Amino acid sequence: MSQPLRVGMVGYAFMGAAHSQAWRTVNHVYDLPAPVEMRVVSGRTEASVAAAAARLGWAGHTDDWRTLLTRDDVDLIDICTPGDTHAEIAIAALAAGKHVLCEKPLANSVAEARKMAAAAAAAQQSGVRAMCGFNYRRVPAVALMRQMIAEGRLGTIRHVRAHYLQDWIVDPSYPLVWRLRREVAGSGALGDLGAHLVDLTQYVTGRSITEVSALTSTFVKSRPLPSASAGLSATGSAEYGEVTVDDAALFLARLGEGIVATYEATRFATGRKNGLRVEINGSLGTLVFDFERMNELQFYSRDIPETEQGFTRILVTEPSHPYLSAWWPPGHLIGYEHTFTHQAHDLIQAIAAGRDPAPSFRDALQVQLVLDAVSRSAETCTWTAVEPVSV
Ligand code: SOE
Repeated sequence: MSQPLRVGMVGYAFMGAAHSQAWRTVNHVYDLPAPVEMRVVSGRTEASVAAAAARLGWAGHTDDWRTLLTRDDVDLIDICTPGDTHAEIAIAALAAGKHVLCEKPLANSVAEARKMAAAAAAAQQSGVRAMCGFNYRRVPAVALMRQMIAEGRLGTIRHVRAHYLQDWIVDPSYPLVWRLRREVAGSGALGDLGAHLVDLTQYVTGRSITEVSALTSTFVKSRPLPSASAGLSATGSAEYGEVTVDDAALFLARLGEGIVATYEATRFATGRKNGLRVEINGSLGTLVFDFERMNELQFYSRDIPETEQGFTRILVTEPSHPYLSAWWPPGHLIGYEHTFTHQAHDLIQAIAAGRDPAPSFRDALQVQLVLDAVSRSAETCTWTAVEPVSV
């Protein structure tokens, strides 16, 4: 076992709690090349960050993230703040020689994402690593889906059909939280949910989106200003403000090698709580992943006698499935939080092995370029090419 990996985290709300759970757990589940130590969490308000540190298991706390940069006992900075702060924190952390894990989407604009990818490329020369947190890649069923597609089990891929449906802002009196303000979040359903779809579908197919035709819509244009918020819950005041992001983003896309695709990201799908679904149709079969049944994969194969063909349900809980040998006996299901533990595991392994983790900041910049093409296409009502990645 080598030196411990000492973590400092910035932000401690929903994502901060999910990441903390992962850092707390990963040592106890996996046999790691370096044990994790949860050194310090930072937030803006002394009393709140002190309480969060105690609740989430951090040894210390600070009300100034910049102090993490100069601490010799912090090796990695985990960024769990809203998108408007990602670039500044990540670039400063990399310049200070700290590894970085940054929540998705990487940034609020292509310009910021490009600077972050450039900073990561420069830091890589001295062995410093940077990863973007697209946690749904680490669902075992999704990793299995990728493996099966890479093995050719679907033959030639023709269709990608992806949606991410939530409903937490369907009530017009739900307050104007930071996720609904462009200057903080960058975009709405597009960056928050669509970014996952773009990453996930490109990850499982191994193909990149090349052009898009999109539309976006904002159904509720003004909302009460929040008087308090925690995670996705909030209460409103009497004063109203303007919603400056999309409530829904839909697009058609072409991926490499003739694949055609449809994408839908919305926070207005009444009754859908975290409905992330990806279906891939190929010449030999189909695979379907649905997060609300995250321990399963639906598989249809034409490679068996016609009389026996039909969708089968693969229960992805075997020790031979990705990530699962360290968890429970077959049939004992895992949940949302495990994806973050798997993410921590993959990052630690990459750092210890001296290789770049995936998705790298460059990979996340490519996702940002797709989101940017979607926004431009929606504005101009035209098919729009995705700019090639250049750092
Ligand atoms: C809110 O829409 C949210 O928490 C996203 O920000 C996450 O990325 C997604 O996993 C769950 O929903």
